[in-house]
Amino acid sequence: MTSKDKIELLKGDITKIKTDAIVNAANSSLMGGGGVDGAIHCAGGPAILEACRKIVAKQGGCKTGEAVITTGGNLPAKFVIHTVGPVWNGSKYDEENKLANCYKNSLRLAINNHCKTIAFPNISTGIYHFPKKDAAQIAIETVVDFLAQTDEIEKVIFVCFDDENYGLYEKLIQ
Ligand code: AR6
Repeated sequence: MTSKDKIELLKGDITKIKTDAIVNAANSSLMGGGGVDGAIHCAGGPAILEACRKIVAKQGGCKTGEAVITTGGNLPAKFVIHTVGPVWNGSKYDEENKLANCYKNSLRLAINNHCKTIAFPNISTGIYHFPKKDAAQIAIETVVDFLAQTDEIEKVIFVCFDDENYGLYEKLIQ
């Protein structure tokens, strides 16, 4: 099985996905927000925010490109991995590497917590305005490279909410 065979593409709402972990495009406060972050906290219930509060008390939030893990609360997924994507600033602040780090650190955290299946949203392509085509390329390349180096992850699902992202991923994954 090549690493590409472990990748799936779906269109829809990540809060409905039953994987070991789903990834949240959070912000460094970990205190919730709009977009996919809002949807995850809303569907998962207060246990997720409570777990985030404990992490903040311990380590003071989450830096861009890093990731933390909490319960999935009421979600079908067991865990939520919260990662903080970069705000797009015209490539001035190494945003491409920071976005790649979100995918790598989320996958590492998934393995450390014995997760075999994981679903990603299109991190940074909403409120943070990362150009969608570049973000899709970085996401796919980073995940394919990562999967080539481990047998621990069985399936990675890219969940696209909007048609534009879905179309871009479809072309790149073919
Ligand atoms: N399921 C899957 N994808 C979704 C969903 C959903 N339910 N809802 C939106 N998306 P965004 P960012 C897609 O803005 O750009 C929050 O306020 C959406 O179409 O959620 O990383 C955080 O607290 C887009 O493609 O995240 C941060 O402050 C993708 O998710 C900030 O937004 C990411 O869009 C993070 O901004």
